[in-house]
Amino acid sequence: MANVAVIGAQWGDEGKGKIVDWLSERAEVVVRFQGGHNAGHTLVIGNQTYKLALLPSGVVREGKLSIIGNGVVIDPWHFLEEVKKVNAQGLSVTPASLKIANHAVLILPLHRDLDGWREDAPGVIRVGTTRRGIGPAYEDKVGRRAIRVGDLGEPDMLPLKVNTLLAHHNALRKGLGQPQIDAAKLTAELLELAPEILPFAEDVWERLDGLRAAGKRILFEGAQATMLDIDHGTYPYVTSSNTVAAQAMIGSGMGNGSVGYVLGIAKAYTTRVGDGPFPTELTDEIGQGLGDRGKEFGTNTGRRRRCGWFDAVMVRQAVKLNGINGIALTKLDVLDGEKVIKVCVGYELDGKRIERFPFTMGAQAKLKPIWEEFEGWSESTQGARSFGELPATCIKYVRRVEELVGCPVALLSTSPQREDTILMT
Ligand code: 2SA
Ligand code: MG
Repeated sequence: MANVAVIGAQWGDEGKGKIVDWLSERAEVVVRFQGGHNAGHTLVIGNQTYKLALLPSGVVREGKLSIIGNGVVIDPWHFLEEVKKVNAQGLSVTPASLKIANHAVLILPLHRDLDGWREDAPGVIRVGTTRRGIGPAYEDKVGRRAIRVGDLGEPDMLPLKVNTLLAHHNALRKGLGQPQIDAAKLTAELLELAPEILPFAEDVWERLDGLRAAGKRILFEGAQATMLDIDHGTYPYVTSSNTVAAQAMIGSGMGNGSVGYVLGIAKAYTTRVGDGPFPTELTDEIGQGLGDRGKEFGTNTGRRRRCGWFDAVMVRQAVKLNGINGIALTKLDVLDGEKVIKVCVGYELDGKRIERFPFTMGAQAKLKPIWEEFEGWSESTQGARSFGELPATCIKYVRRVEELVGCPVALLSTSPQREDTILMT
């Protein structure tokens, strides 16, 4: 089996965590390669529910190695807390089972401050971020002033790095009328963290290279999704990392060609949390019903997700942008009982039909979906474990989705439970 990358094909919350967990049984290593603790992966295993934000979903499987790659931004305080939390739930996450890249950038309290102030500033675009400092941390990475995990192991060099970072941030904070940060205090706080963080840290690219050479199967776990990609998503209503499959290699330090199969995860309808365009959004009771039945609330922030019909144009675009080989269609059971199900097959923009998501805010706001309608099903599909068990109208829906997005459906998920997964052959 080739190394698989699991990528969100919409705006996130497609159920990647469950699919990664399901696939991780067949892999030896699970790698996160972008994002940070803005991700929210819910895993239901028996009667235990794990809510992960930063840790790779592989941590719930004993004997798997989990890796947080260089492309991830790490809040070290959150990291230690999340490890403690899942260990209190009975897992055993240790420096032997989890490695974080020396090259990964740290999220500090000053990043969280800035994220929040920007979200609350009047008269500017409000992205609706998770307020966890993700964007500001990536800014510092690109600005070459970030503190990285491995820096905690060089106490002599750290004061210069902290001064460089604060030269930027204290100037910004002054402009915003916010208190200054003391360099010596921040340096001391970081050095205090070092003995707890450093046992987890290493040059993970080297370990991954060795694992590949030994023929170990590696699973890449994407966070957020294609339409939240900093380049390809609905900019500026996006996250601050590349979320597409190519990032799996950049964000882990593995060479080109390390991903052999890209599995795109798509919900049988669409959701989005945060602001930004959403052509198929349903603001009526149908959308409310999808949200209630699908329990559409942010895993970490608890925010209610916006809901709408499946957008085949968007998912088709995601198939191309990632090189998706197969789709895992999730939460099919949430559509149970809908009399009529709609799918967006194109958009009308200024009286013309288009078949791609346009890149400007103005055009995105004007898109009118062109619908194809389907007869729904009244039977329950929840927990179905074979394709043949599904109602005929449901099968028709899945087959048409495949045609519209230009990619086969490889997996179907019919409940949050690990076992309720249909492998299509
Ligand atoms: P950020 O915080 O800078 O990454 O926010 C930028 C945009 O990216 C969206 N975003 C997400 N959308 C869906 N799910 C996410 N993860 C959590 C979850 C979110 C939660 O799985 O439920 O708990 O609320 C996630 N992370 C970032 C965000 O809404 C902004 O639109
Ligand atoms: Mg999520």
